[in-house]
Amino acid sequence: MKKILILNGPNLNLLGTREPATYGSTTLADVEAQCKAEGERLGYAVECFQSNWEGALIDKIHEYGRLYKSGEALGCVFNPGAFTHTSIALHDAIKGVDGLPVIECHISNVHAREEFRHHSWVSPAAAGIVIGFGTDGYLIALGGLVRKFGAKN
Ligand code: CA2
Repeated sequence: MKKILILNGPNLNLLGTREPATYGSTTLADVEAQCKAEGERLGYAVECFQSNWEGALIDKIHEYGRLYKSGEALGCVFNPGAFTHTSIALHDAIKGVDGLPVIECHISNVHAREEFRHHSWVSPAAAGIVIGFGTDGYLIALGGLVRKFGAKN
């Protein structure tokens, strides 16, 4: 079974515990369980990884770049958190793994928020973007990844 990575960046481990008006009350563990169930339904093994460290996220993207090359992974759904707006290193990591489809996902509509959230360094390297659907966005992104890049397409 091919793998799909659900990758979450800084502070997303707090999901469901604070700021429910912006990010909802679903926890990261809930989101990960939903993604695993949906992945299984679609015929994929979902791995979930969250880190508050930029380098750990980069290492995970590199690992999936290798798995993609060997045909063991389909792609990745990635919420880079605030690194979205700061990290050229994450942009370079996605570009650097050459081919791994990465769907950028944001829980909130970043364009309806502060100006500093309007720019993403990740978007130019992403294969698709899902923004503003709450935590359902992860499932929408997962479905979109499979529809666009899965075996039957
Ligand atoms: O809307 C999104 O998914 C964001 O990627 C979330 C980031 C934010 O910096 C981006 O601009 C948009 C923040 C993640 C912090 O997550 C928390 C969740 C609950 C409580 C506190 C923080």
